[in-house]
Amino acid sequence: MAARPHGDGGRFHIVSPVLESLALSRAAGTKVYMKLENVQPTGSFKIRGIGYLCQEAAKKGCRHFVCSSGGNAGLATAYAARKLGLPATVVVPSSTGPAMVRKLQELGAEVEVCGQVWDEANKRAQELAQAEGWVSIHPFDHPLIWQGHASLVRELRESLESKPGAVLLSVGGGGLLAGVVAGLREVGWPDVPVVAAETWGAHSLHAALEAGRLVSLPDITSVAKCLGAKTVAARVLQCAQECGVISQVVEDAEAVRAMEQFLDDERLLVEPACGAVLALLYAGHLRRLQREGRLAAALASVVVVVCGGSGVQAAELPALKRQLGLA
Ligand code: PLV
Repeated sequence: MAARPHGDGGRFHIVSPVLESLALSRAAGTKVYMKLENVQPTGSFKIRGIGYLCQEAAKKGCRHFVCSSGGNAGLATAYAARKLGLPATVVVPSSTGPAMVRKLQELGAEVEVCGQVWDEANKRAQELAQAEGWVSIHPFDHPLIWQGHASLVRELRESLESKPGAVLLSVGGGGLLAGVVAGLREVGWPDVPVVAAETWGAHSLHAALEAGRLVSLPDITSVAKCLGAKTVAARVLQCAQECGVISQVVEDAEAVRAMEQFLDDERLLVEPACGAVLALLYAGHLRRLQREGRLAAALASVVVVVCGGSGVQAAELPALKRQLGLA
């Protein structure tokens, strides 16, 4: 973890590295920059928005944070709470593994396991948040979270020589998407296309865009549990419609193959949630979108947001592959 927060002065996140990836560039046929959010404190971009929301809540007198999470938002809340000297309770569904529960506890959070998917854990967190002095830290649906996540684009503006041809990211409930879109507007890049990756079985944005209204998936069946919000935030659908976000759904097997390839290529282990966006490049979806004319045939560069995630152990990869018929 970073010794000292820097970047947006006094924030808990770091200015993350932007690196060109030769392997991803080769796979995509376009220059690919990785925005390495996996090296943030607690292993994902979540600390940007959640750190900011927690700081603002603390200023207003919050005495106890409560966060429902697939894991990573909870880790960010626990980290921020610790920095702020406040207690945190994190409610996770049973699909969140024991290793993640241990990490949350090691950061000082009290952990409650409730329900099978995040939406059920979220109901319980909302009940707990009724207690005096307790504040709910939503994992993706809050304007301050989006404002915090937008810092990622300000950093891109600083470090890239020119405007990228597209930004690629994963979508769960859509907090990252809303933040990146806000950031693109803020830095004067509103015309940069955004490609939003989800896995089948966690494709709540895709379903909503198809239907033209919010849709709740009956269940989360994807292995990318951290993309598993049954419904995206209302603002996220609106912003995806306004900005013409390109929604692309990938197979679980493509996401897991991408995780493994990325581990070999860049020596970085990320969650299936992040494998989804990497699969846009490794599995040829970006090239297809270009062929179909949905993206320009020639892109100067693309930025892939390596959202990261701490909810995966190296030892789980063989089992994931077996489950998906890849080994
Ligand atoms: N994960 C949320 C929601 O889970 C959480 O509680 O941690 N990549 C990673 C590694 C993530 O952990 C998440 C969200 C996303 C991408 C998607 O971000 P979002 O929700 O802002 O679209 C159920």
